[in-house]
Amino acid sequence: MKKKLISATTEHFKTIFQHEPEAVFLSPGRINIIGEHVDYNDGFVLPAAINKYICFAISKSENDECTVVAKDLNESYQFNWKDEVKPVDKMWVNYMLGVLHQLKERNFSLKGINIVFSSTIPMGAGLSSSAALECGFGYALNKLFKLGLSREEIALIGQKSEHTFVGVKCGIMDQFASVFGKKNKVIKLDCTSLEHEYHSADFKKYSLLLIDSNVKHTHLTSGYNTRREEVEKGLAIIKNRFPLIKTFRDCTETQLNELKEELEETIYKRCHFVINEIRRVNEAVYALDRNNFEELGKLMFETHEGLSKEYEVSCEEVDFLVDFVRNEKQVIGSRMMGGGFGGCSINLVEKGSEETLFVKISEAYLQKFGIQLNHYKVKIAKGTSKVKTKIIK
Ligand code: GAF
Repeated sequence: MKKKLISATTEHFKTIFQHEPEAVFLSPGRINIIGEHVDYNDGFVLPAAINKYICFAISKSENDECTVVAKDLNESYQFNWKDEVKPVDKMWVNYMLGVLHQLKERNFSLKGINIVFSSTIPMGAGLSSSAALECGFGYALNKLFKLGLSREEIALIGQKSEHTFVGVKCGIMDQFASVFGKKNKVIKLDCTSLEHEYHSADFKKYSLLLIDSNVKHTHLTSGYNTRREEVEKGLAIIKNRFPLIKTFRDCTETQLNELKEELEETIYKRCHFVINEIRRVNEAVYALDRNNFEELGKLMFETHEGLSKEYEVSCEEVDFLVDFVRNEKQVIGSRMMGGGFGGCSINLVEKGSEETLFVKISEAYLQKFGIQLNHYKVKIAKGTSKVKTKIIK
């Protein structure tokens, strides 16, 4: 699948530009085991890069002209490197222009490029195709023009471009996971310091199964940004009462409860979720390191409850997916994954039972919502990388 993507992208480049690309890059999507909506709340998260990618075939052009071709959409976009970079009305272009804008802000001087990209990351499934696009593009430019950016800077550029050119005030998790992924490892990331450590992603007799609801509710951006405002409001009140508290990770549930009367109900619920989700990530890593998958699964179910009832970022369809598997003995953990309002559930499932489970849940889902489900059995892969020439040929 990876090879097919690389060769299809490269061939398309050759057809359009009539020469070989100078380089080819792969930028992965991500999953997240636990730690949802806490990256922008100074929490910890536990994501990993996966074997679904955006592939970029790229060369410098002879002048300042840039041509970007989105193979899968059959669309292209042209501009001049010297032009002022502003958001346009094509969303996929904005992910890339945002990165160029960030590079300009840092006074890098680039030249024109020709680029073709193609993807195997399902869009709108909560697997971060957007971070893969931003970071893969940033990584490719960094290599092509020898800009000397570190992986961390590339991730931060990706995040900033999403804030400025896409309008989602996202945290750093997606970009970080895409750039820093390691084969068979999950990343425990401290979202304040960006310190991170890798933990084994060997789930022994269990595998990770993503079930894609195939729904994407349109209020994702507004819902996401509203959640940020709500927790910021809550944290300001907490800090005012307890001056020693700097971030959510310093706050206990008992301290929050002391403020229950003072906080609006919605704000209380959001903060309650965040404090408990940060705790759950630490407990999940402890469980994972000890191969205690039953405990890990239990924490995943708890996370879902919080996301659904307190943070209110799930939806009827994804709640259905999680509720359904609660009664299936071969599933020990399940929850919505990513920003929410649709997308995938992530499930810890006994190896060998994935297909039977999928057939059963698909039938029930189709009957209830009239929508066909998709599923992905993902492998944990390495982060953004340059493809070796011998693989391209
Ligand atoms: C989206 C965001 F981009 C991430 O930063 C993160 O907040 C996630 O939602 C929720 O955990 O993917």
